[in-house]
Amino acid sequence: LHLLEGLRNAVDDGQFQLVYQPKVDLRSGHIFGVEALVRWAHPEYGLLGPDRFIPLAEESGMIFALGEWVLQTACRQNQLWQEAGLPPLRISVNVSPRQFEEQRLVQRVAQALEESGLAPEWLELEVTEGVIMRDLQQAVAKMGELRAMGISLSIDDFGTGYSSLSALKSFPISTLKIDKSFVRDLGSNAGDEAIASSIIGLAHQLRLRVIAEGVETEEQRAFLRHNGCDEMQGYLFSRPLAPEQLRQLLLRQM
Ligand code: G
Ligand code: G
Ligand code: MN
Ligand code: NA
Repeated sequence: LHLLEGLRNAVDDGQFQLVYQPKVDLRSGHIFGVEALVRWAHPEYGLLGPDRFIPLAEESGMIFALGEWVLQTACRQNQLWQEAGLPPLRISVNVSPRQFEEQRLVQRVAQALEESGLAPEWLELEVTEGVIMRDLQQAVAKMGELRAMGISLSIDDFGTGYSSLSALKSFPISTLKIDKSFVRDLGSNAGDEAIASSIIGLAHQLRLRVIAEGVETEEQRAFLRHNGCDEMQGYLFSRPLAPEQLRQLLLRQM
């Protein structure tokens, strides 16, 4: 209850921050994108992760104001990096179920792009399977509108939801993200290895790219590379970083 009260003013009070986790090409190690991840610098409880407040924000409807702030901040930050002469990156923003279903989502995305000056090709939205399967027809239509604007879409936490494989082929998406629960035991768990390699094969059959999240060890990376995974994200390469830290990392890559 305490958290919920604070949530109402937190956007206006500037208590939210974004950190950015690099996404890298699995073969070259080249950074091609970042995922924006929200944190709440709570005046009493310190830095809170999204698991502590996104569910509350969803229930209370605060997710709309928060989600809009995330979109605007991520687009603006990406445009700033580009204007500073850094190599262009694609920025990925997580969209939760209520946000995705909101009528105004497409309009909010268009506005964030326009206000920031960011070209749409540098923005991606990550949605989960659950979001899409709630109302398949409508979700596919909305994804089509977003794609038509020139942004990319990916399916987050893939394999943990229940999108049917036949539905998957009608989604105008570019990437599947293998959930970190399947990545954790690569190298020791034959079941997870079968799942990960099947997702990679499925993605490629559907002409999608595939990224593994939560990659923490060389062993996991070796497995993914050997099985043809395209991209990775995880502590092995980098934790989520503050904007200035990311800038430094990008400068070293130039
Ligand atoms: O940041 P962390 O690694 O703790 O993220 C935990 C979860 O919170 C992830 O599932 C991620 O998708 C979600 N999340 C992180 N940032 C955002 C955000 O800006 N909006 C929404 N809706 N979810 C987010
Ligand atoms: O949106 P999504 O559910 O994919 O959010 C990614 C989450 O995974 C964030 O909470 C992020 O902080 C976390 N994360 C990123 N890299 C790693 C990693 O290497 N290991 C683990 N355990 N979590 C990670
Ligand atoms: Mn995500
Ligand atoms: Na995920």
